Amino acid sequence: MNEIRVKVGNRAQLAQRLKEDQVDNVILVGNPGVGKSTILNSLMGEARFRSGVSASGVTEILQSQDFMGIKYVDTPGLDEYKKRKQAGEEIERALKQNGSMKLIFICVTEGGRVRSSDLATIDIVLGAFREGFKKNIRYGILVNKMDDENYEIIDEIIKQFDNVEIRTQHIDFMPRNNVYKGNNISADLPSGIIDFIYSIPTMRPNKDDVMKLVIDKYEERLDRTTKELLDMRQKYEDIIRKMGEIKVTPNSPRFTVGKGRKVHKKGCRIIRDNGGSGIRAKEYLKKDQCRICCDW
Ligand SMILES: Nc1nc2c(ncn2[C@@H]2O[C@H](COP(=O)(O)OP(=O)(O)OP(=O)(O)O)[C@@H](O)[C@H]2O)c(=O)[nH]1
Ligand SMILES: [Mg+2]
Repeated sequence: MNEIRVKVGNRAQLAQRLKEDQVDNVILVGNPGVGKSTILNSLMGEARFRSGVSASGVTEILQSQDFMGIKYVDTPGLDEYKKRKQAGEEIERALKQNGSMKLIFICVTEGGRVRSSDLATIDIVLGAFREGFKKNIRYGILVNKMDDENYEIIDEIIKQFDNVEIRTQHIDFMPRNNVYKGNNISADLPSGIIDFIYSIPTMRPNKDDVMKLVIDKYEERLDRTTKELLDMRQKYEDIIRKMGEIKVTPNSPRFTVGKGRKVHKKGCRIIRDNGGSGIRAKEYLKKDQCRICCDW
């Protein structure tokens, strides 16, 4: 999130830059209804993929469209029990496209939480890569349809993605916007999202680096992920509760530390443990550092 991104501009400039970088495919994977087809249509400036609302998923087979020499690949979601086997085969085909690829998982949150089904999908899809190729896996996550209040807990959302087996630093967020609402929509994407797509590292698997998706493991993975997310949630709530228990006097001091660059917040553990006395940063041992408001 803190990386400095190359400014790419618009959809045509993105395709041109990808071509210059010899990127062949941009592949979107994610569960039904997360907005894959809408995003791809928006990347091409016209509704070439069917998109909209359906109880069981609109996109059922792998589809691809050439846009300025780049292949944009749309795939069906795994979270649909009756179609899971087919979806698994289609995603396998997508990963076996010739050439280099940018692989992007599209997810959404529910009540501010990452959905277990989205994490399970990432694990099952990346699990299809041969063991020897795993270190070369590169991918991005785009969390779509973000509501305003979700932006307040963005760090927590990012942390939840640590529950996948192969992690990525490349995570970004796209706000929910009614310009994308409806059937077969294509609208401009925020330029930050175009830059994000460009910033995702490219990978180049061979056909034999990709195996069959083990879709039988999907349910098992889903159960495990649900538990991991619940545990994480519990830990997070414990921390929030503990922070609430810290007594803060109305005018408790705030100290500037680290050559005047940082400010301790009210209720800081270091301040509290030292009875609120004036202590300077250089007097702390590293082990005593405050994890609430300092980020050494
Ligand atoms: N309001 C709103 N609707 C959105 C947004 N993004 C996507 N949608 C809607 O969500 C629905 C599903 O979008 P699709 O692009 O078809 O989703 P998909 O991931 O391709 O779904 P499947 O093909 O079924 O797997 C469509 O009706 C979109 O218009 C958004 O930011 N805001
Ligand atoms: Mg679709």
